[in-house]
Amino acid sequence: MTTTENPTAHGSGNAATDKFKSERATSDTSVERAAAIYKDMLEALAGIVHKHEVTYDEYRVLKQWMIDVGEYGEWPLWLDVFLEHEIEEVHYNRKHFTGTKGSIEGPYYVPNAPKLPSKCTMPMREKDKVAPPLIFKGKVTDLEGNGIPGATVELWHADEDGFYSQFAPGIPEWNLRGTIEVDEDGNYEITTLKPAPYQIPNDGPTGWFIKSYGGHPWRPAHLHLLVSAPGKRAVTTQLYFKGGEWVDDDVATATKPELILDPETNSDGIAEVTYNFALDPE
Ligand code: MBD
Ligand code: FE
Repeated sequence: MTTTENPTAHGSGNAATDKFKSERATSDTSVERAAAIYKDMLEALAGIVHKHEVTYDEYRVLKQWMIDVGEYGEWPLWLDVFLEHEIEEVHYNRKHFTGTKGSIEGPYYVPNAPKLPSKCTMPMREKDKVAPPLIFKGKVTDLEGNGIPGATVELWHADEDGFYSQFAPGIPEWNLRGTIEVDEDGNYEITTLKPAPYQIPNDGPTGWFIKSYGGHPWRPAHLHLLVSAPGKRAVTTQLYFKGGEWVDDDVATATKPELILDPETNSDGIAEVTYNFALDPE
């Protein structure tokens, strides 16, 4: 398994690029459709060049920057932060889904995380426990609200330093990653950590890009999820926390009002929240 040498943009970028490349992407796009997309893409670019009278210096900076993004392995990062949300929105609208809303996958999903029982604690180190615990529970259902016993909830999120296992060095391979198998009623109860607001890696070309327009690299605290069941549309999504910093100003434009958690303190003094997932038919 690929790990990085240091928790820099270069390290995590190269890890993300290596993982992405391990399964070569394909699409059944027709020549006609490719021609239409290519034509519109070049037209949009031409429009920008003319509108802003882009200079040769700016053109050369763009060329250099694109070379840098590739060399730092940051195309998965840049594309997922700045473009994936539009793809996800089109995907949702085209298929007329009515179940739980999706959100972007982002660059740090890893399939086949170890299986965990419906009531479980996420794999974590002693040092991760400086973050406050969070009990995240609920039910996976069909659109009629019937529990789906065969469903799985894949959960992955950053540690207290904002690092994802397998994309930063020195973290156990499956730390804060798991595939939770729901019980016979579709229920799960996961003890994990409440993540903190998150800065995307910004010491490389994606960070330079953000600085160039005076932006910020922050995402609100988030949990990543992929909920699947036989015969159902799998939903890739993220959940955020009510009132959290950056919820209304996410660099990745990936929040939605339906995806906000509002945990309450339970009788043990622990933050607890219920969120149910409704899956559309395939
Ligand atoms: C992340 O953790 C993330 O969720 C996204 C979308 C981009 C970079 C890092
Ligand atoms: Fe993330």
